[in-house]
Amino acid sequence: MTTIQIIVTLGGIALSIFIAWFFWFAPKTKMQAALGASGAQEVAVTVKGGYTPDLIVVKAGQPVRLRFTRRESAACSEMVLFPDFKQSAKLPEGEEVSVEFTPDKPGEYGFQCQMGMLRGKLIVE
Ligand SMILES: [Cu+2]
Repeated sequence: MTTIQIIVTLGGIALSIFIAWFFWFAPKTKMQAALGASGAQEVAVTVKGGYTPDLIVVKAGQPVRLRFTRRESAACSEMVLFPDFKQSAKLPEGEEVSVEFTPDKPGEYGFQCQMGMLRGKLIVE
């Protein structure tokens, strides 16, 4: 191998590592749900290439209302699923859609698009 080939190879490896880190370990946006007028713990979530915030902290035993607004037309994000709570919702572009349920047990519960490419996490304390 020439020096140039070695540099290109190492550069490629470094880039792969960075991309993997970016997708799996990059800092997440975390938000604590606040009590809304409805008496439920509410968080507004923007859907655009992912969920923002994608880490949502709520308290167990109190109703949760997540207000999703999808700001893109990519088919990937047209549904949001909460498998642990048997909840799902269709998200028309630009429209606010609420998903409501009451988490009984503390723990970490994932939510995702129908294909599992976009992911977020609900932390119940
Ligand atoms: Cu998807």
